[in-house]
Amino acid sequence: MKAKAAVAWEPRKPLVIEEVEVEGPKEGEVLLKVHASGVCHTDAFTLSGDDPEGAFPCILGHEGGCEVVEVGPGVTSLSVGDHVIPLYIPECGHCEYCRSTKTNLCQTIAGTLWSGYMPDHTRRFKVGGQEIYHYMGCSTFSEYTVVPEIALARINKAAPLDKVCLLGCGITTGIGAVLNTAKVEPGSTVAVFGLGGIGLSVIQGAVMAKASRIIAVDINPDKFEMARALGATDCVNPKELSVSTTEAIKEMTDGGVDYSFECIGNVEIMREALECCHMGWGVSTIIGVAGAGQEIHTRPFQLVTGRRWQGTAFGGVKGRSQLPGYVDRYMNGEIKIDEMVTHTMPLEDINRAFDLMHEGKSIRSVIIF
Ligand code: NAD
Ligand code: AHE
Ligand code: ZN
Ligand code: ZN
Repeated sequence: MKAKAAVAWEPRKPLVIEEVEVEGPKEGEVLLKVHASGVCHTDAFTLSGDDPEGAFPCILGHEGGCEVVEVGPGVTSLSVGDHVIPLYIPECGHCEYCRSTKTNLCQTIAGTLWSGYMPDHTRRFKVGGQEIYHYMGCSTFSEYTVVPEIALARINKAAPLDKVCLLGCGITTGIGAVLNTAKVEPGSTVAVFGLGGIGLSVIQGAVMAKASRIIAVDINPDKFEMARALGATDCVNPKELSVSTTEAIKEMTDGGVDYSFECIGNVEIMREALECCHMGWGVSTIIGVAGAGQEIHTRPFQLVTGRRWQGTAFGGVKGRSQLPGYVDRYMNGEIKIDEMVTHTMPLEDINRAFDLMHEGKSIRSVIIF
């Protein structure tokens, strides 16, 4: 079938709206109508050319709110008309990662998914005969996309797809990082570096975990209003400090926070986030994604003296079994999404969503198809 899609032909160039040929679903695959898609910083990261796994030309997008329009042979758990969220971390349910309660990193189709192919090593998109790469197994910047059954979470049909699409990445990642990965306890002190869709969702998670103090850090003070509205108790702009952010936070918290989260993708800030943690027990969780060749550094002394450094992907959430519950928690008012959607636009305006992100003017833009 034909579909309108935003194609990233090469790094650092605006996306181009093209008429794409979308091949129907093969064994174990599902054809989706995309109703809405969020734009995450990771899409911009890959478009920047810094992503070692970035393959071009591709169709970006991984925060989709979708409807099943056709199922391929062998698909048993989904039917036409179901509402689904595509998962960049699938859940096959039987690999050793899925069987473990310690991780959500299902590996059954990871090799093809992260290199831009469907599980059978072929692709479903073409423009004028040229094959186009998939992206994170989702490619939601297209009216229609094809996703493996094991990478789809079926959700409550009453949920608005133009909001719950953000549970496909940003909001789930932030909340999950706090509740699943760090397991923040009531009364804890928390520092959040970077107040985009991810950092603000960490704040939501920290409120749910009943943190006593939530210190929000950003160099863009326009982000503070939303951070406070979501529950941040203190806002810090590193540009206004006379000491390092690490020192300022240690001073504010009598030696450091219990938990910190890096939600930027800046390896220097990852170090600050670790080093502002309390000696003996502080835990820092890296969420931000950094470019090829970037490495994290600290003095081993920081770890020897009891700080711990860890990371998280999709907030540790196992998508097929746990994401529907996040949708239900949005529906009953426990998870806030509407506030995060600062801009909506048609696919034709998608490059404006990237501009708004880079200018620090949006939290999340949602593309409405
Ligand atoms: P965003 O662009 O919306 O927000 C980033 C925020 O960081 C902005 O508010 C910006 O002002 C702030 N910032 C930039 N430099 C800063 C600095 N030096 N000090 C303090 N604040 C600074 O991005 P987002 O969509 O929220 O994504 C954040 C990061 O998380 C990205 O690296 C993204 O790729 C990554 N991410 C990771 C996962 C995962 O599963 N691990 C999931 C989603 C996103
Ligand atoms: N391609 C990058 C890695 C990107 C990355 O870490 N992606 C996160 C999701 S970001 C969503 O916005 C992830 O889940 N990774 C799991 C995995 O298996 O890659 C690089 O550096 O190579
Ligand atoms: Zn994302
Ligand atoms: Zn698995």
